[in-house]
Amino acid sequence: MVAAPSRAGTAGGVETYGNFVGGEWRPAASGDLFENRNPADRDDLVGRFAASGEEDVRAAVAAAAEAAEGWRLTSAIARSGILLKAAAILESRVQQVGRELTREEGKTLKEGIGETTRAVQILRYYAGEAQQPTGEHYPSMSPATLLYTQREPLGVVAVITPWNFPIAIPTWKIAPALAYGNTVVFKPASLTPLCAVRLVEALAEAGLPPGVLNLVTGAASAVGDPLVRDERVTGITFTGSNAVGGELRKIVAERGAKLQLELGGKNPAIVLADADVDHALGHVVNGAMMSAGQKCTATSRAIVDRELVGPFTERLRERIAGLVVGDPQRPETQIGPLVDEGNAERVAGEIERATQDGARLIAGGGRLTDNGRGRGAYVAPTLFADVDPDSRLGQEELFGPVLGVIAVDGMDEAVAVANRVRFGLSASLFTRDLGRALAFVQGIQAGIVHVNSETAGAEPQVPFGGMKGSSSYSREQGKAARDFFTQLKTVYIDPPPTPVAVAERRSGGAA
Ligand code: UN1
Repeated sequence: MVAAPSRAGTAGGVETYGNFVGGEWRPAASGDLFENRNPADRDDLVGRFAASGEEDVRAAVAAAAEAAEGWRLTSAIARSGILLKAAAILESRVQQVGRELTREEGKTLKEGIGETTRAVQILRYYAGEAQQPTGEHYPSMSPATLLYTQREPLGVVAVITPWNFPIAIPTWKIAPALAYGNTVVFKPASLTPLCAVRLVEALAEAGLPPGVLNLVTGAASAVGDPLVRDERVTGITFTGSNAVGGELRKIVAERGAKLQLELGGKNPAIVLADADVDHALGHVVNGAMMSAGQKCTATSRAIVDRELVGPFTERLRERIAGLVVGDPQRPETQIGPLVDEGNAERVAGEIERATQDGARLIAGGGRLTDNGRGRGAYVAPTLFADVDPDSRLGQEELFGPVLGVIAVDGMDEAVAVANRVRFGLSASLFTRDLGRALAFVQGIQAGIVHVNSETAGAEPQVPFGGMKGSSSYSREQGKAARDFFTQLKTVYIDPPPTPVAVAERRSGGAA
């Protein structure tokens, strides 16, 4: 299929982008637009995007519903081929899309290009998965019965994604949805719609039939709400806040649909006295501060053995205070701005509050406005010591460049403190002791567990997701994606009676 360009035009040198519905780029029914600005420089307008509403959602769901039967019956091998082609198209644009990601989201160029490369890998992975067997053959009580399962798509799936991984997360939801034969209505975060456009362009150009993938941009209340309430939508996959996740649970409980949630984290890195301190330092700092701490897998609690906590905290302070914070397009920058002014102000407020609550501020502490940073959403990488594990800072996700150090006496207390939060996404332990490592793996309440590496990161071939309040007891990526994006059909096939049996039945000879 040849898709018309996603750009609806330019005004004053700024591009305008539409929705993608039924294989065509088109403006919102209302004609309204919203602006997308660079968080490193609010005077830099990245583009104008369709401010959609219920009418646009209805049209997108209708297009997806109409395409569902054809796509379900398209061979998995053909679906795989389209994903592979989309991977090649996106790969040829990795530099451009990575730069655009940095411009609209604010993570460094290295991270922006790295994440786009990751999206390419995810597309390739699901092109491979689409060719794997999906059903199972079972023995039956009756020896002649062919008894097996097959997996079938859910139908129309709503994909609702956050701004912090604006191309990787959409890809790891959309690629398996499509691979297993679902059609998609994709509602990306309003702060990062350009990456969504780029992903949809690559998939459309790779030959997806019209209606199989639809993009609707706009506000959560105007787009997300009617989308998840539409009875034709049979699956919803969402990554974002616990508050929205809770609302989705209620909606789905009432109307019935399959739901997958990836929510918050308050991820601990435990550093035991026997750890390789240099190694642990690097991983704790990266886990806490990369992407300005805006990952649900970010390290936000360093739980450190009391034997080590003084010198370890001092070295954390040195490292964190020395991070280069600035324009994420510059190669020397290590930490960019937060995603927007609202988030920067919110995190600065949390820092203020933590100080009032008695945590000891030892690096950073609020907004950065010098050296041109006043034009962007900058918050200084911030370190607190003496954090009370039960305080707000010890319990709540801040989603910013803020790390709190908690002192403990040994491994058992460390794990107990680590578990004493409502979240359970990822966790790290730094030790040289194999026995402690194994005990940690057994005892920690987290869906992703690292020994001697940082809490963030997710390889596409393994399941990703959390325990407790971090998830909905489902997993994304790897083979787990198949479980979510398909439903099972159990099939009993018996041979028809043989001619002899039929003749005997007619003559009344046999039962
Ligand atoms: C990663 O750590 O690389 O929203 C991925 C998030 C997670 C993904 C983290 N769902 O931050």
